[in-house]
Amino acid sequence: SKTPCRVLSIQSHVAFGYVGGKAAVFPLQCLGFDVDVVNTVNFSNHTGYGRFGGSRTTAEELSEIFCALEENGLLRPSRLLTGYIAGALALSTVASLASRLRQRDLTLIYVLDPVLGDAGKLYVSPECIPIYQSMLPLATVITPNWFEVETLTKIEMTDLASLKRALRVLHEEYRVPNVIISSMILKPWLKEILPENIRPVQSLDDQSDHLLCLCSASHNIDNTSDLSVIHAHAVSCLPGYFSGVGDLFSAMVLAHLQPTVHPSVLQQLGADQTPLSYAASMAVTKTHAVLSLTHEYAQNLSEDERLPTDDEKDKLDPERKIRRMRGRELRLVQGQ
Ligand code: PXL
Repeated sequence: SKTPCRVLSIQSHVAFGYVGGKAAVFPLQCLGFDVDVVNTVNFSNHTGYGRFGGSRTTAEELSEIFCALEENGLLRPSRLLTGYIAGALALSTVASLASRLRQRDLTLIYVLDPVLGDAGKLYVSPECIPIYQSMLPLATVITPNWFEVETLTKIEMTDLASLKRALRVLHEEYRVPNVIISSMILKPWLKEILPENIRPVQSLDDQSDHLLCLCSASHNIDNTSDLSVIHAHAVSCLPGYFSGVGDLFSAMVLAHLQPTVHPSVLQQLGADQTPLSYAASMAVTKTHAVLSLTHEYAQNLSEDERLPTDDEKDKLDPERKIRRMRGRELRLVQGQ
């Protein structure tokens, strides 16, 4: 039988720094989970440094690991977490495993982060898109960013109606029960949903300085044309780019998703809260806390290491970018 509080985490490994499994596993262990770790890449550092060494795990290698785990009776997680998977063949192998685990256990909590890209840029091969689409019905929760929602649904989100259309496609066409859009710039049209639903972490004076996290559960869809409830959380933006934030966020969603959160806990959060909005709220708060700590640390570095982003200067001097990246690794150990 399956082991309670046992997570199978399938994502990247880096020797230095905190992305992928390095951003997810330690926080999960701190929260009491046993974590079985399958590495989809074995790199020196994250690819944002520009220069990196190492290899991707091939589909055959992944298959061998999954098969041996199975033969040894070691494939009994209660929760599954998948993140960055480098190639289409490797992704297909993970899709088969997820399908097998889901068939075997309908109560499996599967948090799927469909890592495709960010801010208009795809950073996996386009063949991954249909594979992720085929995996969506297996998930308990998906944690795409805004760009990934648009890529998966082929719907550009330009107003509230198109946002709701995209959520509806995910819920109804792809049968995803729970969607958490991990980060979305607070555009003026999104303000429409704020008055009754938002629980701002900080004040919302300047909307351009905030990111929204939106969650939507399909059981909240009524039969009319509207989605009944979208929960929103807002956090203030911190300057610059931090890697691994999404990986930590998805791990925290996985850790805090409790199908039976005590009603009194939900009541403390607000009248219409659900187990999904509770998990998102915990994940937003904890991720933001680690990010704040990291930002504070980066501020105190020598001038050399807190250089502002400047693509032109980086091109001339790759070492400049590497110094900047090094100072922006998540402060996970210090923030535990
Ligand atoms: O999700 C962040 C991430 C994960 N894995 C690898 C990465 C990055 C970000 O750059 O390079 C290998």
